[in-house]
Amino acid sequence: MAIQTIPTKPFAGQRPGTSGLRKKVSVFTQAHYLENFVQALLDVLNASGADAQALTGQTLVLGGDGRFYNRAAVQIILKLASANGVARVLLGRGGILSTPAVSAVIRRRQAFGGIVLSASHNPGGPAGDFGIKYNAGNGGPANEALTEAVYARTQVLRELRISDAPDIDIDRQGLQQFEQMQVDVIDPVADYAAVMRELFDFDLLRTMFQRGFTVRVDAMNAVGGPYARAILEGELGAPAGTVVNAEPLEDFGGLHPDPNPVNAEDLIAHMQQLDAPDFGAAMDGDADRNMVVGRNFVVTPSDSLALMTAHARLIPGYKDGLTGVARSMPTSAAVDRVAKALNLPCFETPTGWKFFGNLLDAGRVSLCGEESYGTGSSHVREKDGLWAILFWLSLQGATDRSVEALVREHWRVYGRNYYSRHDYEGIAVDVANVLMRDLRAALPFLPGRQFGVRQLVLADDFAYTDPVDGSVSGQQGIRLIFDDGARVIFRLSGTGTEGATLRLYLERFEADVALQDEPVQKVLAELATLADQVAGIRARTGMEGPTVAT
Ligand code: VG1
Ligand code: CO
Repeated sequence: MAIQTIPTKPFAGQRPGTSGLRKKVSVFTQAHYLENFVQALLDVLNASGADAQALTGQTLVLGGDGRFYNRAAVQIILKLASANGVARVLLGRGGILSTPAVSAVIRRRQAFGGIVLSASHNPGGPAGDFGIKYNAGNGGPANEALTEAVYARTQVLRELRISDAPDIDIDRQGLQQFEQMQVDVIDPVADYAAVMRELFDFDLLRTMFQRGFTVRVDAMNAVGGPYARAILEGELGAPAGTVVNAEPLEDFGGLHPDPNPVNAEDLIAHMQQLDAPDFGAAMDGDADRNMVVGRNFVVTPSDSLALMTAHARLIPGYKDGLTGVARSMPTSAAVDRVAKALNLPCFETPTGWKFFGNLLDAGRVSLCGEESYGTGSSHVREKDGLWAILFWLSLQGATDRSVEALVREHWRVYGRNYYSRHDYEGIAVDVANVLMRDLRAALPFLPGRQFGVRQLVLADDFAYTDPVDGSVSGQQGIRLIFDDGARVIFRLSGTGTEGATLRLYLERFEADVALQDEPVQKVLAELATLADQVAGIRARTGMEGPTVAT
């Protein structure tokens, strides 16, 4: 057994998107495709200085969401890691670690960083998607400087350094020697569960289940299953069967593991029945997203973040209050209203969790969230699906109120931000690019224009200057903001693997309680028409409407 130096050739297009490198399995399984990306990453990490910051001699965390190619990819990465000087790998048993669990393990074990194998909410299986992303020593997604450096490295890569040692047994917990590297196969749930115990009152939650509180958590055949089972059914005494679709399957059983009312329709149907559980929730492929559902009542992610902020002090982990909150730009301004009332700093960042990292590290925010069914806090550096579920369970336990009652009360106090995201999927890439380019060109002429009852007051392409390190990220989404606070936002997705996806985000504020119970799409129809008028979506794409509206 020896370290091999193998010649390789660069692949085009290995630039990470919103959350790592995501491609079809057929792309990832080409000879050297995964190897090249990982080698480039290891090269960049090793080049980060001849000082203690270099990867050599350090510990990496490794695990993924269990989708097709996860197990094979683990073996490849171990061989590369060992040949590139990594001293130790903490590997989730079976190659399994949810995204928030990787973050928790990195932080608790003070690892150098971690590699997550996941394409998150994208479908899996041989015909589906695979993905890989790197998380740094703070437990959070690599920043843009690092991902750009890795991409640059992939474009000039000529050599792989890889061990020819045989595969190891990734299902056997404990230490194994892999040439000069140690592989510690760990329980994927233990570190994560320890973090949850520090934040929530598990006794209160146990009492709720003892008293017959009923919950349905749909893990969508993805990686959240083992976590939810161990914590809810194992530790908190929820009855067996509380977690459904709990076994991670390589193709997610054909489900699209994206927890929104469209893809988690089975959960929605259960929550509409007369004998519906008290509380329902779903998670995505890598268990960092969550959807929260009450009896016959779906919670918008933007509202979820606002409610969590408003009630955080009821949760032991946040009893001393929050330092601040952050939301991604397209996320509704519902949380801004709470922050204002509580006198909390509120930050608006570009889409993608990596932009929350500096704010969290600097202690400037304690909660953050995105409209895309993601909420999280300073406990890790990723959004966290099961954490959000435990948070909402705790809120219900602490207030003795239902999900619907909590949300309606919130709207009464703060007003309702009607919100919807319309996705136009599978657009030809050039059509999407031209649409965005033309919109950008039109921006200077839009302010001051009247659209029905509203006047457009701001039209720009969102740019973000990180308040901590001063780095600037431009072209993060086109915003049209109106005099009544309504917003229309256009962005192209950075996680898809086929064509382009246009995301259209619509928001309108309603203070009047009597008008807070209207159908969302009806309330926002006017803004959708306006968006089409400005951007020519239908004419350019030939599509009658969005493929998904959530
Ligand atoms: C989407 C969401 C974004 C989220 C990202 C990763 O990105 O909009 O809010 O952070 O997915 O989430 P995009 O570029 O496709 O809009 V996950 O759970 O897929 O890692
Ligand atoms: Co995810």
